[in-house]
Amino acid sequence: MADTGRANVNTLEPFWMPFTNNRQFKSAPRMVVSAKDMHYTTDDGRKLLDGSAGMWCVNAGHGRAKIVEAVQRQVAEMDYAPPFQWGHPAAFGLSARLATLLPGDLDHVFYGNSGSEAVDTALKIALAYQRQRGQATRTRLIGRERGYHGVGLGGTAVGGISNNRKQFGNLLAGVDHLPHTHNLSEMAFSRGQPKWGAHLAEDLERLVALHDASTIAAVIIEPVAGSTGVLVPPEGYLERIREICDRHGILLIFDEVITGFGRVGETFAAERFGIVPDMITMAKGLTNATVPMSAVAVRKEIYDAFMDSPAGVELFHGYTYSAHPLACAAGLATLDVYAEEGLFARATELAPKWEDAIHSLKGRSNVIDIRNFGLMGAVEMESRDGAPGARAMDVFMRCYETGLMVRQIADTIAMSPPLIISEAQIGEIIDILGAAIDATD
Ligand code: PXG
Repeated sequence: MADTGRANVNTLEPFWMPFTNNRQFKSAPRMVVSAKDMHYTTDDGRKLLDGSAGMWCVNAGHGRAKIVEAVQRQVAEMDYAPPFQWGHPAAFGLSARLATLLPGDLDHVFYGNSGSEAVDTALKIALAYQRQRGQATRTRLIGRERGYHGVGLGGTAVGGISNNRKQFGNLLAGVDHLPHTHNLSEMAFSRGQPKWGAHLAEDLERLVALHDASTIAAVIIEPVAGSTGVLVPPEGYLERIREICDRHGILLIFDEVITGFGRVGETFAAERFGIVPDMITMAKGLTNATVPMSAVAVRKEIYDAFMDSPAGVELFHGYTYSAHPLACAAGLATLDVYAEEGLFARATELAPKWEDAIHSLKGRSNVIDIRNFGLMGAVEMESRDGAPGARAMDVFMRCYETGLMVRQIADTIAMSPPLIISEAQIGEIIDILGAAIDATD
């Protein structure tokens, strides 16, 4: 009999779960066993409305027939192809499709398997590109406080979440961080982009003055920070970051692992904000999370700099599973589903309704901020004395018990529903979450 893993379902110890309180989880596991469209089903047969698109990734909803069939077809036809010195059609097909969707002259795509790999790839390309153009002193990488760029050594170092860094010591040398843009007293309950805070981009000038531009390779930021609770960029902030990078020859990387593929109404947040970064990292919604895949898109100028080098391998980087056939098939089918169903336009249409719905929770007990952008949303609660995160964890558990999946991040509940969500289901999210907040002291 095929081993489905179920025979061992009561043996929870061997699986060291990522970013999870293992001891707590294993004492009261939350198991999901199937998923379709807007819902998961738990092992006790309950339906959970997916308020978080899994982990910000299942943008077209679960179990979409076209994607499932494309992956099934591909695995039967060719399970694997080596990506170094060999090609297969879907890899080129997907790249060409992405090039048409990407902003400006970001026309070339390098593949990894996770957002973390995309980030470390982008940072390495930035370092190599600076050398390639004769600026080898530019080795410094700038991230931002409260930024999340995955868990590779590079991504952890440029990331700005102290819990993610403090277990690991020094990480990379020569990294610095911009301040984050969140300020409750200036921007609590802003709808969409806060009006206050564009001036915080000037801190990049301060870092340039401190380190000298000739030492800085790249700045990496999430256009809208996801993992630390949906921090929406103040009006004018990203524009100023772009200007300062241009002025000083610093590459700008947008980490769009969460904001890509319709989450903010366009294919990429770069388009939504009208800014062309030098590189974009993407993952998650690229394949609707069906098969792991990530990518880094680079501007023509960056790609060309490598192609102008002496004959031979142009970039000493890549993964066994770069452009994996199953992932490429999933990516192509996912892009078809997004286009055929107009899901990015749908996100734009739903965004004002989502905004009204989530902001209707203002005034509930302990709610100190509500943030939204596109189909991203966050409700922040006051922390209990001496127990940060405990209040939102209680809300999260109540949501789970009453049929809703959300993300709990410190004392924030973050949401990012699949773009196929109905207006009635938005109402359902708000009803369940509102009741969970009301029931939590
Ligand atoms: N960059 C960004 C902006 C991300 O959001 C990564 C990189 C790393 O991707 P991988 O595929 O290596 O996990 C991410 C991942 C959360 C949450 O709860 C967010 C992510 C992952 C897990 C949880 O907010 N984002």
